Formats: sequence, structure tokens, C-alpha cells
Amino acid sequence: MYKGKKIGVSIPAYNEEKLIGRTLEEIPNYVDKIYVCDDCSKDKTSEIVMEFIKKDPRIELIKHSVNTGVGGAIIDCWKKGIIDKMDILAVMAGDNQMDPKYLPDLLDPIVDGIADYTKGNRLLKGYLGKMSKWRQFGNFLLNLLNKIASGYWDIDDPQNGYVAISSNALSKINLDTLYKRYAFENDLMIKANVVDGITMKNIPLEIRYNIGEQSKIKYGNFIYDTSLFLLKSFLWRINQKYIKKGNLLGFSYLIGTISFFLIPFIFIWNNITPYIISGILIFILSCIIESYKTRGDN
Ligand SMILES: Nc1nc2c(ncn2[C@@H]2O[C@H](COP(=O)(O)OP(=O)(O)O)[C@@H](O)[C@H]2O)c(=O)[nH]1
Ligand SMILES: [Mg+2]
Repeated sequence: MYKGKKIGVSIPAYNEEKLIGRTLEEIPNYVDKIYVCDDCSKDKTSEIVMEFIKKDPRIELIKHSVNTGVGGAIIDCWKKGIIDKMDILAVMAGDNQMDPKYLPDLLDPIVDGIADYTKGNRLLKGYLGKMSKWRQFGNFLLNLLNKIASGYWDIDDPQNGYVAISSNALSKINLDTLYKRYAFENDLMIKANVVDGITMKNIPLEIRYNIGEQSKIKYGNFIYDTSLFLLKSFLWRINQKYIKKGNLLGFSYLIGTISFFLIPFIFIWNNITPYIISGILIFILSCIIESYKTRGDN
């Protein structure tokens, strides 16, 4: 129990035999349940977890016979946590990159009723300065695209997987519809945003690097998949949140989006240029209005 709330920690793990032990050892005593999902690892991840279960009855191992991706693993842990009536569910990676000293910072705003969903933010801890200029640019772009797609304009570092969310908020989201690969982080924000009243807060924290971890992300695939996904999800979100309810913001967003896609046709029909420029300005104005409207909400 943490300040009267039952806490479940979900640990996605794929081929983490080197670091899963250290991760489990460090889980604080106030955590009530630890759900590890071994997503069809080819190494000894499960055997190591089984050894830990003998010493720590809070641990539960969920084994997948086919790999479902990091999102698929987290979703299965969360479903268990909801059944077990945990009040708050946090995620900590199986490669020990998430320092438990920050867990209270993620839990406190939820316990205090200030937020339903908290996400670590490395940028507030000077992480950006440690990247190359090229990665800084990529990060900036992904950050911006995620704000537009998700509507959480105050949240940065969207790919940060160190998160906590109340079971109450989670139960309002259809977990089965969430994207299961790395864009899971973005999709959760997008789906949370269309549910009225799920508030989000960024928590400054550092992620551990150079501890022997090996990222499984293939960056080429990730950038392509995530950009396409964000575009599709943005259109889905504005339809759900604005167009279906007859809100003008949805239509202005839509006009703006269409204008971006018409840019290549400027070379064929020169006279459409002013319309495209107006469409893009309408898009930018829609972003400003939405970010202003939601300021303080999330
Ligand atoms: N269950 C499961 N976990 C995964 C999968 N891919 C990655 N993970 C875990 O998710 C966490 C974060 O993945 P990682 O590749 O380290 O991402 P990064 O730290 O953001 O570069 C780690 O604990 C991985 O073991 C997967 O396909 N299934
Ligand atoms: Mg990692």
C-alpha cells in the first residue's frame, strides 16, 4: 500500500535475462503486486522470474506463447491488475532503466487527485542536451506530432514508458483496441484524450542508461510506423472528440489536414496556392485554440 492505495507494477520483459533480476530486487516494499509479462523470450527471463517468485509472493508471471509487443504485454498486466482491484498501475521496464526512486513522484499526483495519468519526462532533467543535434530535431518533431495527435498539449517526452495510471481511468479505455507495438505509448494518450476528464501530468525524471540494456527498437521501422500511426490516430481523435459532436474545431482541423495533402498539387494547379496557405494557417490556428482551451486541464 502507498498512502492508502493498492499499487501494481507492470513489467514488460523480452529477452531480459541480464537485467530482470535487478529490476525485481529493486521494486519498493509498498508495491502490492508485480506483474511480469514474458513475451515469448528466447532466453532465461521466465526461469529467473520463477526463482524470484519463490522469495517474493507479490510477483506474478504472465507468459505469452507468441510475441505481442511491449503494448500487448503491458495490457495483459493491466488487465490482471484491474481484476486484482489495484488502485494505481505503474509500468517499469524489465531492463532496469526505470529508477524506483521516482515511483512516488509518479504516484503522488494520482493519490492526491491532481491527475489520473502521469508520465515521466526526461527533457525536464536536461536529457535533450545529451543528444546529438539530429536526435534533438527528431525528438522535437515527434513531440510536436504527438501533441497534435493526442491533444495533450502540455505533455512532452511521449515515448517515455515510465508511467502510472489509475485503474479507474484505465477502465474507461477499451484496452483491447490499443496499439500493441512501440506506438502503444502514443495510442494510450490518444485514447485517453477522447475520454472526458482523464487528466495527465508530466513528471521530471531521469532514465538510466549504460547499465547493460539493449533497446529492441528498430528506429527505421519505428519512425515510419509511428508517423503513419499518429496521422491516422489524429484523424480518428478529431472525429471522435469534435466532428461527431458538431464542434467547429474538428472541421477546421480537417480543412487544414487536407491542405497539407494538397501541397504537391501546387505544381499542377498553381492557382490553388492561396487556398493551401489559408488551410495551413487554419490548421495552425486550430492547434493554438486547442492548446489554449485545454491548458490547465491536463
Ligand atoms: N513483453 C514485451 N516486452 C518488450 C517487447 N519489446 C520490448 N519489451 C520490453 O519493454 C521494455 C522497453 O523496451 P526497450 O526496447 O528497452 O525500449 P527503450 O528502452 O525505449 O529503448 C523493456 O523492458 C523490454 O524488455 C516485447 O515485444 N514484449
Ligand atoms: Mg530499454
